[in-house]
Amino acid sequence: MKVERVELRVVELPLVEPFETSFGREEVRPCILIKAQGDGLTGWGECVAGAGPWYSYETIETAWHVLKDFLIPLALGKAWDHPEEVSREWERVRGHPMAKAGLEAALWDLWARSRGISLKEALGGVKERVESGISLGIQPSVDDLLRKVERALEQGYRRIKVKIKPGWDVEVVKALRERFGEIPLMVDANAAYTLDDRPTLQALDAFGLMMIEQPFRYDDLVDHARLQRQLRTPVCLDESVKSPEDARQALKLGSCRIINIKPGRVGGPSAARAIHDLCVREGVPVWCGGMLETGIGRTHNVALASLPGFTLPNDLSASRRYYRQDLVEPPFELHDDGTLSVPSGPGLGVEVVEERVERATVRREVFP
Ligand code: NPQ
Ligand code: MG
Repeated sequence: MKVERVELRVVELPLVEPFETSFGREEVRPCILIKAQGDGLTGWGECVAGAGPWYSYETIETAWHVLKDFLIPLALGKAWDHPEEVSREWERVRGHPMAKAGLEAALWDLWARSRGISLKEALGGVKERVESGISLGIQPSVDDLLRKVERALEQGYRRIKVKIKPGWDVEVVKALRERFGEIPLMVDANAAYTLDDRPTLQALDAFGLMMIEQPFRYDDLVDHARLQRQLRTPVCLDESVKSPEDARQALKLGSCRIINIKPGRVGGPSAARAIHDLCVREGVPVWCGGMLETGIGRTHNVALASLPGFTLPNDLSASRRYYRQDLVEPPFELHDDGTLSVPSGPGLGVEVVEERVERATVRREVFP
């Protein structure tokens, strides 16, 4: 295979409703789409960096810069037999896993198409359907949240995740337990707490949550290990795991008992699969997180979540949970049993609707 042409775009899609976390509120989701072409084939990837450095230090601007000036030049015109041969060249580029992940995803799509297999097969997936959970942002009131949870349960979502922050935590979880009983429930703090907040986290420990996601700093492993020793509830790491090496250290230190794997955060499908394999060996359950991806990133995530170690419900919701009109056809729909189908056609296995991509584009550049 050889990549002869790469097209970068920034697209902006309006969210059906604002999404609020402990780090901010999003109404429009901009992202970078990567289209890689070679051998008469096209592969698509999505970079999950946001407009500002809130979830991670990476932004649309830093990812564009690193893609344009370092990653794309290393990928163009080289002969390769597997995407990992190309991404190994990028190890010299320190950090910037989101930029790397978007381009690597496009190469995996291209490679799978060249072999006439699906991304699921390319990655070693085994599931035809993946379990779907929903992630609910911070709401104006507890009543609003109760209504949202009720609707999500009616729709069939297999697990409810609610965002928490200081002042929106114990009372919220208490209200959910009182109203809905023993539903599969978890919380995600997006790094909003410190060791001083242990009384709050101890209080949450009483509610039988499936896990508490990323309570402490975005790069912490040490305080999380201390917390995990004091809680019955599993700690799940998200932001703190940006590479397979972070995952190895987290497990070694006992910083968590569950890992949320997002290919877009950890450097791409290869790194995501390496973390999955490590966790399977260590008996640590994993699930696939989400970054409000369009259908392109969502399809890559769904393929990854078909690997056998993804035993917990994923943050992979139906397309219309986030976007009125997705960029792919068919859009992802929730089955009655709370799952999404894993596409089985070559590559992504869904059609990227280029005219919708074009309409959403606010910036575009072609290489070389
Ligand atoms: C999480 N996602 O698990 C993330 C947080 C998140 C579905 O809960 C722009 C950039 C918007 C990054 C929204 C979910 C974002 C973002 C949410 C990250 O922590
Ligand atoms: Mg998270």
